[in-house]
Amino acid sequence: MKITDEQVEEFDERGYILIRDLLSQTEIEIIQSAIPEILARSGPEIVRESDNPDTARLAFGPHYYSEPFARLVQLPRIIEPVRTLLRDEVYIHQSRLNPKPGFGTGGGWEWHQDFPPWHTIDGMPEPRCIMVSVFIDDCTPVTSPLLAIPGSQKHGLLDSKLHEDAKGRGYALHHIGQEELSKLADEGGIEPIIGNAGSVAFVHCNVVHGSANNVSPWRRAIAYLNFNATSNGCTSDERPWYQNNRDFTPLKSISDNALLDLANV
Ligand SMILES: O=C(O)CCC(=O)C(=O)O
Repeated sequence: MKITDEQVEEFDERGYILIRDLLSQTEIEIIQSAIPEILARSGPEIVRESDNPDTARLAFGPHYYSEPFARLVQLPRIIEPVRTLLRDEVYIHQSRLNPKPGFGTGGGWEWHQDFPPWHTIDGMPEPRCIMVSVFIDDCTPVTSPLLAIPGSQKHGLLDSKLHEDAKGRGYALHHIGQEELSKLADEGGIEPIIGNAGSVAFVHCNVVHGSANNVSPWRRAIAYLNFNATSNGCTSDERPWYQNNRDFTPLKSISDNALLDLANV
């Protein structure tokens, strides 16, 4: 799928673009049906909520072990816009499924950029990585959507603090301080990224973002497919396969029907 010059400009300026209904209802149902099996895994790739160990906060690496996710990351509709935006061939640095269940059990995410742990721990040289955020459920104002500060990626790597709790659970999240956040939000505003299930946001890895906990009764799952430019491969192998993929082979697209084909097997 070819994105327009206006979409490229919007991404460069604001740090993200949203493409509505990029995946069909049937494709989304195929992905949704894979979630219970993913969350039932017992390995370290499943990170649990610290105050509620029965609830998975995120599942790393679903594209390695779940066929619908393996196909999702290779759909031309997903890969081609990323190649255009990064002006390079791409590979998956890391994938994550955030299930964000309702009734307050799906916890919030403090304001952060995604690039700092990839840079400081994984040795990713430049912020040439995109979080492709696939809306697996409807993301509405009431289901704790992703909140983003438009244009914040232009500030580069911000001063941030490693969150001790996140460190203990294997997910190195760097939080932005209050003063910095106020400055950025006064300058760029804060926008919720909202859309139906099947919509996809392409987000620069230095965009400052966060979310509240999900107090609605509805699940709000998003899959984050983090694509890196192949010329920007990581230099460290400290973190495991599910956090820092060491295979920089350019991803090849498969048929755009590949996900849909799973409905017929
Ligand atoms: O899914 C969310 O609510 C936020 C997740 C997030 O910020 C992240 O995984 O970096």
